[in-house]
Amino acid sequence: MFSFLKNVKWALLLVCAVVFQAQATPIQWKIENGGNGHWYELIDSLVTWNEANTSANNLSFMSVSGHLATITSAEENAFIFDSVANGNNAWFGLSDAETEGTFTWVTGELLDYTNWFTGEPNNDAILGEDFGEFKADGFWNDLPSAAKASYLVEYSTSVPTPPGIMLLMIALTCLILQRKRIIFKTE
Ligand SMILES: [Ca+2]
Ligand SMILES: [Ca+2]
Ligand SMILES: [Ca+2]
Repeated sequence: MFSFLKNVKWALLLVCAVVFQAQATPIQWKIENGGNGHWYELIDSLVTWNEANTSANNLSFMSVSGHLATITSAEENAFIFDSVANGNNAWFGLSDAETEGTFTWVTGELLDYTNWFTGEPNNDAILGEDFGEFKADGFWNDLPSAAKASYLVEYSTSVPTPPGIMLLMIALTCLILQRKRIIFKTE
């Protein structure tokens, strides 16, 4: 009996570790909370916008490629501010590098919502400012190509099963199978 409890204790510790690790993965803006089902994460490494854009496109989550986050509503802005950005200044998927003054989303989505800080975008640097920064206060700013910041990645997938729950189910299935094997062996 003691050995059974010991096994259960280690299995629970394993499950906790797996779930805890899963929390470091992207966060879903859930449909039941008024979201779009997409997943978001902050990559906390200081890079230029172009480096962030390349890196975001190369990342994938549940077999779906990422992109720098596109913020197309006040609700999406609020979700990222409240749950993803964690008070960081971070790049997101907006740029007017192609045509000065005409900002476009990296995904080609319609730009009909903006949240610029007062006086922005000001294209203020000597070489101009063409890249969208999500400021720590949730407002937007344009920054030059040489500036460095963390970046926000969005995975436009609404696969309903979070990885944490999948891993939890796998861990529990393994535990059940292991217990059955032990029971069969001792019978
Ligand atoms: Ca988006
Ligand atoms: Ca500009
Ligand atoms: Ca600016």
